[in-house]
Amino acid sequence: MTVPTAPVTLAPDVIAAKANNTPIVALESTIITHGMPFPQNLDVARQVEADIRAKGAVPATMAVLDGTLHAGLTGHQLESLAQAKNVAKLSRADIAACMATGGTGATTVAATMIIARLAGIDVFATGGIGGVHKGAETSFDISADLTELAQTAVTVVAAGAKAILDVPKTLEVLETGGVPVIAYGQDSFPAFWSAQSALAAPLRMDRAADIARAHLMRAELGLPGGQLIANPIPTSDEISAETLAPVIAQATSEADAQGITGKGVTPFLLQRIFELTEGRSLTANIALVRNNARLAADIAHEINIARS
Ligand code: PSU
Ligand code: MN
Repeated sequence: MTVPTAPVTLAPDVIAAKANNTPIVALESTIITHGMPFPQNLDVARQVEADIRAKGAVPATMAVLDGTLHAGLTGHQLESLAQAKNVAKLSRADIAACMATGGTGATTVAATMIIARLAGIDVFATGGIGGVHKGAETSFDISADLTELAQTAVTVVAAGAKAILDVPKTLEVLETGGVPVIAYGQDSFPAFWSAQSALAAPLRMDRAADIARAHLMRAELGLPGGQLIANPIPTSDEISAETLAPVIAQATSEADAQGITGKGVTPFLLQRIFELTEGRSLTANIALVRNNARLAADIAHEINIARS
């Protein structure tokens, strides 16, 4: 029986970055296909890649295209993925099946972490992670992103967790999984569209170099699992929790009424919140993803310095 080798196809600039010790930042693709509408999704994907390059790092957007696992997409691949219909949403459970059947799919935080580890990439930037959904005590809807953070050694930069989730329960599950949750530059755990929340973050760091050192220290200790860096949205771009609370409540009750479950829940909520805020949620989302990409590039750079 032949076992396929080298399951990840690295983009040429990712290969060059590895050879030259240039920092690399992994990016997910579910945010493109299921998190934002076309054509803004494509603009954002390009902008985020440009932000990372402007920091002297190389972006590696992950996806499965016609059965091939890619770390780093060409401009053309990004363009077709952003407007493709019926792209699968791939988490840990789905990557191998998609590859085996020659399918095309976008990677969630969990899947992107897995591919980043395979590709030898330490740092990954996204918007928000999946978490424990409201009502999880009956639905059991807890994102595989949380268990991935507990087992795959990648540092993930996100803007905290959305208020579509039960954020206290999300923090509890992360704590159980031994995941360091580190707020960047503040004490509170950021609330995605708002910089501050009423919840204290378990840990705080103010410098990318410290985050890099903690990442490397975990490897030295032989600890599996990643770090979650909670980077607050720039205050000029935030939306207040009071503005969003009724919108989230409406979107959540519509999801319940329509019987949305499983993988469909997060995309449904994001789309409804986009509609109900008349696009304001998207403007904030774009600003925070770009902010996360810049911090991730700084962390990747510091990891490279500390290693060399
Ligand atoms: N949260 C966001 N924006 C997103 C997602 C989550 O604020 O785009 C996407 C990410 O790809 C994340 C996935 O990994 O949704 C989580 O989906 P689920 O809740 O089905 O695990
Ligand atoms: Mn879920």
